[in-house]
Amino acid sequence: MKPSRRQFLAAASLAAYGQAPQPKPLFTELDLARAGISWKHDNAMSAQRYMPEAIGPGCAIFDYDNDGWMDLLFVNSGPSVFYQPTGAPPRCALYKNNRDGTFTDVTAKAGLNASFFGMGCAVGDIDNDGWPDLVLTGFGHVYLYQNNRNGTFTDITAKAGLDKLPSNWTTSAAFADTTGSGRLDLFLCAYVKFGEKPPFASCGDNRLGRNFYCVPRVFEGLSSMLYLNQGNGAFRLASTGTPIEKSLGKALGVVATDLNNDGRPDFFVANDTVQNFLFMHRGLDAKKQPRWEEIGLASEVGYGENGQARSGMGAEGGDFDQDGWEDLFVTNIDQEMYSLYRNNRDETFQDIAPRTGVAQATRLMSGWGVKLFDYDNDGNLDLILANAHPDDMIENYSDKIKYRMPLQLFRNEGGKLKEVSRDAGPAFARPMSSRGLAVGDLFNRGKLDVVVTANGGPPLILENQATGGNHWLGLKLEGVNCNRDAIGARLRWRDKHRQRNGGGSYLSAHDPRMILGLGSDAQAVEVEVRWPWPSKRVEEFGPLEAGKYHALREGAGKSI
Ligand SMILES: [Ca+2]
Ligand SMILES: [Ca+2]
Ligand SMILES: [Ca+2]
Ligand SMILES: [Ca+2]
Repeated sequence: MKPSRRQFLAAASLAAYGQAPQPKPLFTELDLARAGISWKHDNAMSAQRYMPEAIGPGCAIFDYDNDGWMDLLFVNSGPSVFYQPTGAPPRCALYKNNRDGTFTDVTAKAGLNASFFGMGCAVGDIDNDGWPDLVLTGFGHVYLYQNNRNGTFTDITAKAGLDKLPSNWTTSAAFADTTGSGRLDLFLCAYVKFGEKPPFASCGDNRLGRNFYCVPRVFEGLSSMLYLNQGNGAFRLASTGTPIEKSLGKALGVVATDLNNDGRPDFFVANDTVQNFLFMHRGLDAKKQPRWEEIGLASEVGYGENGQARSGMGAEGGDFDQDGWEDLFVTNIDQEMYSLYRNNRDETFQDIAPRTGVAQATRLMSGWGVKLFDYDNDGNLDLILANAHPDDMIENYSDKIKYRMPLQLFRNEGGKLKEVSRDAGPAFARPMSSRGLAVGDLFNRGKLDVVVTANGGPPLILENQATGGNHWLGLKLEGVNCNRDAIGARLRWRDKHRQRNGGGSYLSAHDPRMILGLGSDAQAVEVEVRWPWPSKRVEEFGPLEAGKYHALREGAGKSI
């Protein structure tokens, strides 16, 4: 067949440049200097290589001032029993979105003056006033900041009872209502027993005769913690004596999600070098306290295929195959492959990472931040991974494993996860010491952008440029009887399902709004919302016009 003129020109240009024309990248990198973001993570790396230095940081995408535009929070290290900075200590940073692609550092003005060895964060409206409150986790302390509704926060840590934790190194955190009170409770992952005073454990010598970051096996594990929200800004430790306390882990990731569709939140916890935990909510006891059963082993999410514990870091929940049952994802260390646990709908799971292609693609990767999100708005949940090795000296002992690793992006194509990192843009080819990852619509375009934090470096902000003409619907849920953030809500539209989970990823918090991908169908959509307990409401909203955000208030829809 004679080539058409277009084919001929394409072939000629290929011959001329020696490569196919590059498609437009799916994500472009925001120029941080131009955007006004100068914050960098300081990992406080010492010659002793104290382990907390290697673990952070996380970030949050949330609208602290309720102007409808997502702002950014970055967590930093800081003074600690093992680190006394000589100059100005590292600090966290809050950046207000100026709605024009730039951001303004408002940290001091907002009163976020925590000075400690921070790790991660969680965002939740603890007092149901419509203004997001903030938790910072880290080594030695957590901080709870109540939103004053005027662009500032008040540190209520001591008043809330969070100033004396039984486990002193917290990492990821998640909010969910575990008692049906309509208030958000707080789950705090605890990592390892590093010690509270010198001398601190330090692992040496490696082949270079230098100290290196200890593997977590060196340390004893800790109990994660559940704090119940008592109202009036007070929290009460409620995990003592429960399976949450009895399950000694090395927890780095947590997601609060309902895995057996009984309307109550379960907690899935990714542990480093010990088995993962799955705490199933078994209802309330006579004192209205939640009862828990840990079923990690029986449910087959605890260990890898050959029975070994893996190095779980990030944890994620999402209905990967759209059957109405939440599935789970865990990022692990190199040689272990990551896990995609498909929900068998009977409190057991099957690791389908090999079948979907994601296992092979992550064999040499070590992962932290993770999100199942629909980057191209076709209605199917895709996957993004923030990768890096924890040991900064790994390249001295390994030919294959790098300290800095590139991000990976996978497109969900009918049960297969096709890696599309090569089309995703130059940022996906650049190795980074990535840790936290959050997604959100930073510029209110109906596209999910991505923020990645790096250990000892600047963050990366990726603007979503995926086109394809797919339509979307944006939702802001507002609970009235249930928690105002509506964490735990279930959505149905067309033939799709989505649950609003608490936590997820690694040390980070996502945009609280929901973006539903509508594919090529631009028609207005009816959305069913099953509000979380104590609400019994199932409501239908709409038809809702595509291409914009809608506020859905509990009780304002059509009850069904
Ligand atoms: Ca804002
Ligand atoms: Ca609030
Ligand atoms: Ca599923
Ligand atoms: Ca998709």
